[in-house]
Amino acid sequence: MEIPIKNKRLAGWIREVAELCTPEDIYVCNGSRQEYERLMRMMVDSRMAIPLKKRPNSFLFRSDPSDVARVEDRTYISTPSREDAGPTNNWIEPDRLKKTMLTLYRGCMKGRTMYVIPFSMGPIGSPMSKIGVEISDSPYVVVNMHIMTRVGNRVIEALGEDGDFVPCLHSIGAPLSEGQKDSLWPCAPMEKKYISHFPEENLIWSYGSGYGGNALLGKKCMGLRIASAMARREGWMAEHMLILRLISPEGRRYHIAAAFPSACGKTNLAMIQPSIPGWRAECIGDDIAWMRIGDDGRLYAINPESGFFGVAPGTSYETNSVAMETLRENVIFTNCALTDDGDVWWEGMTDDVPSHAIDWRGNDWTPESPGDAAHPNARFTAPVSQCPIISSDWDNPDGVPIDIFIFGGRRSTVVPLVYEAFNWDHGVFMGATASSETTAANIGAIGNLRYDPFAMKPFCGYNMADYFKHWLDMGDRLRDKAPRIFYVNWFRKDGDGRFLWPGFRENSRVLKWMCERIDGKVDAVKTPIGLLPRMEDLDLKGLDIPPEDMRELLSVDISQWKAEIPNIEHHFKTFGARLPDRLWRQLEEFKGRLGG
Ligand code: SAT
Ligand code: MN
Repeated sequence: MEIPIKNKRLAGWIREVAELCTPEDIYVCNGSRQEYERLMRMMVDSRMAIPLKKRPNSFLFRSDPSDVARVEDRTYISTPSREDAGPTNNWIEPDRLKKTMLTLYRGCMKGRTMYVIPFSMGPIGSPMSKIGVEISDSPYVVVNMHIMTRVGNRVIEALGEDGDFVPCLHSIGAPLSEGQKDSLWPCAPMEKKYISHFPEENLIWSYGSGYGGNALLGKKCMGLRIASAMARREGWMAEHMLILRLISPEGRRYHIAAAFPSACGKTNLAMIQPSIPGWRAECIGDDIAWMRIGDDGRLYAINPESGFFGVAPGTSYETNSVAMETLRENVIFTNCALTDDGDVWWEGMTDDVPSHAIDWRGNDWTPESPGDAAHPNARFTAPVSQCPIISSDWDNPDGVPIDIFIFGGRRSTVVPLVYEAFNWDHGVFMGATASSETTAANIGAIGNLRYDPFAMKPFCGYNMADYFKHWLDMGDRLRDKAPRIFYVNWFRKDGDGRFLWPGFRENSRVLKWMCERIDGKVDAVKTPIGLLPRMEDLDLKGLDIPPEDMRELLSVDISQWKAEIPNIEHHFKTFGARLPDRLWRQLEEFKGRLGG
């Protein structure tokens, strides 16, 4: 067939994949609204998509009950040497992995259309942007990529005849034989799913899943795993971070980038409406930051995505009114519940619970039903441009200068509300030892404590010890222009399991303290773990929080922290000789501060 593509490598790759996967036909996406509408209509006709009466141009999808989240156990970083993938990644030797996957790919698109999706991560033409091309047999992937990335002809034009791109091959792994009836969410069984990355070739192969980060390959696969490996080679950073701009009553702007694991509130913080009078915030991104050092020596960040793929459960007008406003129209919902009047619903969305709904599996549901109405990892896909507080600089090709880095996670005990690093190396130590209780964003047990360094454990495309080294190197280059580093924990609980800190909008009080720290307006209390706020420096006006709760939130229990030391040692030892000495030194100093 004739492919209207001038880029020789791309045209060749499309032909190769078509020969391998033997689709019924090939369609090159142009990114237009008509294309989106035509595919949606097709999926409504096949009953895969349910139009929502209550939300204009919005649709609900239900995945197969086995295909509801990222599959970290089936995710591979395939480098020639196992050492280069490191202890935090699954590894299979590239030739062997390719052989296995080629067997799976052979004929895997039979009876389906092969979509070619040219996309840009970052504004087209920005020096910080990168082009990818996803080939997928899932129309659901196409419509989601339309929202999450910049798709279409302009990307093909930008590629020209010999422009570079990251090939991202995706198949749901469910060929259709002659006359076979399709299922509503076709996918392959778990043991045939593979989410594979070949960082030395800038290549992604995904097979068997249609869900989220497994299938929308611009996001975690290219935007983080491949990009992090590229960033290290090229001297920039690809991080699992939201980006926001905070504006003081005097109009001073602060840019904050924060790394938390999946489903720990990045979208909520990215869309914060400060509760402190006079302070405002603008959203720039909610999941990924690409950063490089600008001509003035500061670190500049862009959000490479153009949509939000957020966790629905828990999102409400109370917790995140901006997200609720963002979701009024033109949204794709996945695994939410369907109400009788034709809207979506999820746990935590409203105080009154619908008396009847159709749950995420498509079954009748009432409040008495044993399971949740929406899956805990149910998601919304919405255009960034619909966010009412989106910054006018969200797609500035030069990015925004970062002042503050925040790390954190979900810890019901030990870790205080906020503390600041003594210096860059100590901040890198804080990031490297970040830990969090696991969530529903990955298939597997929930609530287990694990180290999730820089919230990148599932997303670092190379040996994480080398990644720590890269952070140290970036600090050496940034010197006094480096962002200041803080650690937060919004999730501390008391003995009865009640959250001590109200969170959400009130987190602005903590952000304000950080801004005052970088402006040198407030002192801090030196503790063995870092610099904590003096109680009187946290703006708690109008907040009804018992002083004993505040004391607990700002307490550092030496014996509890001492108990963390063997775990940190064990964590560091998994990296062997590749762990930078500067981090061992940080650990020694930390031990010394804790009193041996
Ligand atoms: O499914 S995604 O990987 O896109 C979302 C997440 O886990 O953060
Ligand atoms: Mn994420």
